[in-house]
Amino acid sequence: MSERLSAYRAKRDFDRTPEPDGAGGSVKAAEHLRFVVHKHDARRLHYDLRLELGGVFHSWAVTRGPSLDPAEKRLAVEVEEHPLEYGDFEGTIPKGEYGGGTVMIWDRGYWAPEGNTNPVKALKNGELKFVLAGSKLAGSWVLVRLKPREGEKRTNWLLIKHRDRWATPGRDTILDKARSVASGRAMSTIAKGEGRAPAPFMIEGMPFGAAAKWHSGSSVSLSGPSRSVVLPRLTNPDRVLWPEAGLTKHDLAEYLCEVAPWMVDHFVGRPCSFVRAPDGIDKETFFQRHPMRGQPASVSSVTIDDEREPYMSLDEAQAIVDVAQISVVEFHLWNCAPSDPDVPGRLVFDLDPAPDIEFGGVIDAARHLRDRLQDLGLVAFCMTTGGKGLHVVAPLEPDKEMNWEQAKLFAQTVSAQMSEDNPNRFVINMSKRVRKGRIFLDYLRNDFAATAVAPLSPRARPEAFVAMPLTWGQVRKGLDPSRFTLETAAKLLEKSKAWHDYAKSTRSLKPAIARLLDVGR
Ligand SMILES: [Mn+2]
Repeated sequence: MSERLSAYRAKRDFDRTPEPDGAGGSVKAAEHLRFVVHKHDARRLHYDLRLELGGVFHSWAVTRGPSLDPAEKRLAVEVEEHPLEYGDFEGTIPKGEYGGGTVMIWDRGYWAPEGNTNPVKALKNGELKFVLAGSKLAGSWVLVRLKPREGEKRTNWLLIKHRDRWATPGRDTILDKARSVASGRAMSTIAKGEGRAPAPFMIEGMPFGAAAKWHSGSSVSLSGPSRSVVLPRLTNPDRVLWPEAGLTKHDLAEYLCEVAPWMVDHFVGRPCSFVRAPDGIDKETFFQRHPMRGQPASVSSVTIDDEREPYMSLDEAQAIVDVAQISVVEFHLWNCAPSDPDVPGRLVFDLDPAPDIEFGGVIDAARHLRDRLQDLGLVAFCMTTGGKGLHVVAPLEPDKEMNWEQAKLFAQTVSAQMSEDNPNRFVINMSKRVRKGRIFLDYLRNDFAATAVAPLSPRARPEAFVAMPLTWGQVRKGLDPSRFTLETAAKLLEKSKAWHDYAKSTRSLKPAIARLLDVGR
């Protein structure tokens, strides 16, 4: 039994309270440090913030609860350390016992100290800056210890939200989210001992993905994938992955932290393959389609009908960040509808220029293809590939009656028409001889299990280019794909409106096919 929990145990009679005794062992260290916020209706209602560190939960009773308004400084009274098992506790402590009253798992998730700070030292010094990735609380926070007042027995801290995209200056309604993230129950239901039991989170082997999925099925969840991320613990963070650009595994993880919340919508429910470069892109790299041992727990496994081996999918922003640990330097996505590998979810045209073609020609080709797709009723988006070409992407409305045969034939026909109308500029034949001086319209990504590089994916190229989503305003003379690198892309993305209306732009393939046939007749 941990010495550290003696204060916790001394206060409680485990014959009377349902709380865990902290005898321990059942909760192991996880890939990320975990946090829990308990809503505790004791003599006075308060919220207990618990941060995992050193095998226990450091705990603070936040009397008025956390606030997303950076102007609100919430008193957080340091209390005794709690066992990790406590993270799954939801129920009622009998009246008359220590802390008697109802306890709800109000929020939970992962946390990390900001930057390279040592959290133990930071706490000792009285100022801990940290980030939370929970269901309700996210982003950057600080705990600051107050100077003890004369005769003050308690250690008081302030809990303050930093200004970031999760802050809501001037207003705060976070405490209105009043249901348990673990059981979906209201306080009154927990008090009565009714409703469903809380889904566990702390027990060994609980995969991140499963916990996150459970949230999405409950009434308390935010819709869509979780976007909040923390920097994972990395082994060999200083390992150089892009020697020419001087970029390390840590740099990769930081880049992914910035862009994963944007990327994740394109990843949810689609199998994803990796290019991995364990010793850097100038050493041996490999393409990975199936799960492997030692991968982060946040990577989901998907089984596709009739296929023996499962595929991987990254359904939370955190999963995209976590694979930095295994040196994933490229992400390649299936183009299916989310969670439906047999149904086309987008068309991807890869405009691949012969070496003697100027980039201006590729730009013209992309705009030309956009106009053709628009005439057929589809909405087109453009991105750089991190290489010589451009991708033109048309999001499709999922339709169970559409299959890959139809999608491929459609893409092939559009490409063939383009090439027939401009035989000197475009080819749809892959052979190099024919390609000279022309742009190859590669429609073959539009097939079952075919992949295309994901938007914002880094590339295993010396300059660390990334595949950058563009506005059509950017797709014009002067566009320079080499501007978009692991070092520059996140900042540029912040200012960009590229692909903002992607989700609203899905169109049905069926009428597009009808129009194409009409035009061809
Ligand atoms: Mn409490």
